[in-house]
Amino acid sequence: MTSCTPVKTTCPYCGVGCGVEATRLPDGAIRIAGDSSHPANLGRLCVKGSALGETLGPENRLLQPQVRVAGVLQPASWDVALDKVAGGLRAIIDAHGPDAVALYVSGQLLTEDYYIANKFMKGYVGSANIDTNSRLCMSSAVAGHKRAFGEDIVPGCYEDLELADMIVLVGSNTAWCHPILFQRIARIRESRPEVKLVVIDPRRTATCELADLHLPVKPGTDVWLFNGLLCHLAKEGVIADDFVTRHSSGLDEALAAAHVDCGDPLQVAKICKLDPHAMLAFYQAFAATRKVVTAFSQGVNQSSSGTDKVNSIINCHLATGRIGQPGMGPFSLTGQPNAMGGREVGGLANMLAAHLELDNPLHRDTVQTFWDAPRIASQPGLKAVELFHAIESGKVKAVWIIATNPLVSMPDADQVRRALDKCELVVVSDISAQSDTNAHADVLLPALGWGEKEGTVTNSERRISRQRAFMPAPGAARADWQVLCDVATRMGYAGFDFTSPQAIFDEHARLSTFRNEGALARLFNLAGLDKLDAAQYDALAPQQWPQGRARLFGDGRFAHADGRARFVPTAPRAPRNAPDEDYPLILNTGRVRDQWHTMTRTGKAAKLSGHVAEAFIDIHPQDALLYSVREGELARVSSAWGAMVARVVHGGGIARGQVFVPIHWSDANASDARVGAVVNPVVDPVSGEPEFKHTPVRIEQFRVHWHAFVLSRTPLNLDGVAHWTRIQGEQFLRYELAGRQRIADLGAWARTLLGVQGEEADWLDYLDASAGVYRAVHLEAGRIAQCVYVSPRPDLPSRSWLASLFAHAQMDAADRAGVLLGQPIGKGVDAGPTVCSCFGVGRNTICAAIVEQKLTTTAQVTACIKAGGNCGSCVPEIRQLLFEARSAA
Ligand SMILES: Nc1nc2c(c(=O)[nH]1)N[C@H]1C(S)=C(S)[C@@H](COP(=O)(O)OP(=O)(O)OC[C@H]3O[C@@H](n4cnc5c(=O)[nH]c(N)nc54)[C@H](O)[C@@H]3O)O[C@H]1N2
Ligand SMILES: Nc1nc2c(c(=O)[nH]1)N[C@H]1C(S)=C(S)[C@@H](COP(=O)(O)OP(=O)(O)OC[C@H]3O[C@@H](n4cnc5c(=O)[nH]c(N)nc54)[C@H](O)[C@@H]3O)O[C@H]1N2
Ligand code: SF4
Ligand SMILES: [Mo]
Repeated sequence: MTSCTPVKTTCPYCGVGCGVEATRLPDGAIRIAGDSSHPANLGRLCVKGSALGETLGPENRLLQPQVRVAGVLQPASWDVALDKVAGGLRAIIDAHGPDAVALYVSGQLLTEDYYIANKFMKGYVGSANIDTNSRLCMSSAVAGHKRAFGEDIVPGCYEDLELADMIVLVGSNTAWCHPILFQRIARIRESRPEVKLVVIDPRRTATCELADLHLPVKPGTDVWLFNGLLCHLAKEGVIADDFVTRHSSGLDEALAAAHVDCGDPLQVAKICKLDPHAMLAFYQAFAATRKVVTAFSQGVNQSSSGTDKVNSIINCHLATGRIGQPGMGPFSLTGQPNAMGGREVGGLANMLAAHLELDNPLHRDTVQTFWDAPRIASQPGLKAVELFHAIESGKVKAVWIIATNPLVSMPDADQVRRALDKCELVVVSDISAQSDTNAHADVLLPALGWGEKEGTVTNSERRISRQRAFMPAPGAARADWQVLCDVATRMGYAGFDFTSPQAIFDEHARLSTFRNEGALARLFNLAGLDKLDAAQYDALAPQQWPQGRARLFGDGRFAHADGRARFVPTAPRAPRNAPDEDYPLILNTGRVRDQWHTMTRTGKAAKLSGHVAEAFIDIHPQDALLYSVREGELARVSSAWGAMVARVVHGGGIARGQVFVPIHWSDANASDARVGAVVNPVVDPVSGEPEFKHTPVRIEQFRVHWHAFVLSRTPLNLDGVAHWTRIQGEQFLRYELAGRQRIADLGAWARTLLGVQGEEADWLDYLDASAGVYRAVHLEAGRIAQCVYVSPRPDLPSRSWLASLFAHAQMDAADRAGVLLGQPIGKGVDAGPTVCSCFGVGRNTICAAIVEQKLTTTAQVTACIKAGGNCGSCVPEIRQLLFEARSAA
């Protein structure tokens, strides 16, 4: 851990799994750069990766175990906390059996942590009640892979995206969610413009900016679309007969099932609400192009027919024999950094370990023998949604939540709150001090975070990479594997005396090779990595499993016992809950470019808050008219399960009848913006994955008397404010506020809110009482300390201009006049909302440069004003601004 020597590690965010070089500088700051030797990113990082250095500070870190005493969480020693966990679990198991306790873990754990959690539950507690947030993420892909291939295998690799002649992105906003892969696609199209890109997504997303064809499919209808494609392929005679005959079974059944509803393309186009010409163009291009990669993500998985969506895609690849060869194949893009590692250790409630099956006695015996475990779980455990219901009903009495924030991320999230409130023992291991879930813990355990912990992760292309520590452990925080081993040992279980992640990885690797032959053969095999000593593990370079095999199934040998792939008949079905009179709109939820999930880390970086500062409801302008909600104002979205409030926007990409809300805001940073509370808890019958992309909702005005915002160097007390969002700024906090009560004395109210007492304070203000407009600025030693703007309408001054004043040591006369006027005086144009987070370039600056300098390409914009020149995450948006400028001209 010497300073100034770069440490090679892996990005803790998305499943692309980019290599990072982190350097501790003499002043303690961390310099983050892409690792040019890592095959996933070859030195590039997206905006979230490049801002990692800003998220590593001590703010909001959990540093000490806490135990609830007399209803209040109080600091405790590790000994006390661990005894409380071990003793609590032991007592509940003794009284009610092993299935009365559960673990709920995360695809953000390292493989080593995950391995221990799974071994602890399935081999020692003796229950399979361990599920993970991967249930919310990849479980439909897992189930689809197992049905088709016989094992949960991603057949291809990233290079296939560069070798393909056609790339189909289904339910994936790759530009924002897998930005480095998207950049690899963008680059290849610069050298090979003939490569076709098709995007299948109900929304017009940033990903569509590069697409030759965007199919805005009706939400939930992908199975019709791909069944229709299968029928088209059969009709056009492009079935790979030889491959199908020798290496698969079930095509006839799958085709027959597809023909029932999807034999007529015009009918399919009608159901999918697609332009039939556009849809047929896709079918024809797919039929005519051998090298096709179909990459898919949450628009596919998070559906009540998610597993069938996966198989309907795989069916088309199997039928054409396009799998496991360079430039072709179905490709599940994984979400979390270690979604894949979790599957390797069997972290889901219906899996064992090392790709062995829970319902197979031979497999159970294999794992139990290898572990020398006293027990082995013999039945699948509860899947996430069932698990929180079993907690609420009292069937499960203790839950240990590690590295996930279910109060925000689960569907029907208020149910999770009710469940945790009823639960006898709630243990939460996290790195952040304040999260919605933490608030319901009986025991809070501080974990080591990225940069402090050691272990491995596996990315979407089966590539294992090391995460390495480059910072000391903060406070009393400990690695998750360590805490799990400590609890297991305190419960009297042998087999947890590990002293390092290397020792755990070694056991995990050996299990993958154990009896891996004959009837027990599986492709997941870490042979070659099963005898690493500490030095070799430390030096482990990124590599795919099985070693040296970039692609699998190219030889036509699949993992089912007979070696054949299966076509799965996929009869299409509509999402369980359809819109009706009460709830006429379909709520779609997902991600924005610069935030990660519940924002416990990305929310700390000012650089990442400029792009989208607040939760929003994206709606079509005509629907907004219909439901009397207005752009810029607040609205309430509600379903039969719950409600949330956010600002109405017209992003331009939403079709009528739908709304889109981002998933990132929680009670920790906003009054009422947790969209999970609204989402229906419907799940896919095979995978148990929730239908996050389809909830019937209604929208109505959220009436307020005033809108306001505050920029303040110190935090505010928000008691009594009906609506608020807190945003991390550069040297200040920004608050967007709104209230439902009239304020009689705006001046007095503002002083109280900002905590400014006494006449001596340097407080300048302006009041237009009849209009209800108030502006005030609080200076300290000539420097801006706080400012507040109030108006009955959301027509408040530019935050980006005011934010820039916080960087100044002194306010000059023009600044002082400007702040009361609410606009800059003689300081040039306001930059507008951030587009390029790396260089802090705003929308207005880019638009002005495009017009004034007559720019026509993104490269020219970068050359002129730098925007887009670092990580490239904003290039799709710059392209959109160029397009808008062209249209306006
Ligand atoms: N910036 C950022 N990146 C991330 C994350 C993050 O939090 N922030 N999280 C990571 C994780 S864990 C994950 S799982 C991935 C998710 O990555 P993505 O799956 O790309 O992201 P989402 O925004 O959840 O949803 C993808 C798209 O599915 C579309 N969709 C909705 N319904 C349908 C449908 O019925 N059919 C089709 N075809 N499409 C539909 C939505 O409109 C949306 O644009 O992102 C990873 N990367
Ligand atoms: N409405 C809706 N909901 C969704 C989705 C959606 O598209 N729509 N997507 C779903 C998907 S795909 C996913 S993956 C989930 C993600 O949802 P979550 O997993 O709940 O979200 P995160 O914010 O990533 O939570 C990770 C938690 O772990 C903590 N943490 C970080 N590092 C460590 C560590 O090393 N150890 C420990 N112990 N804790 C750590 C963080 O502070 C944070 O509290 O959300 C799901 N929920
Ligand atoms: S694409 Fe961005 S978030 Fe994903 S691993 Fe790479 S740097 Fe991290
Ligand atoms: Mo995910």
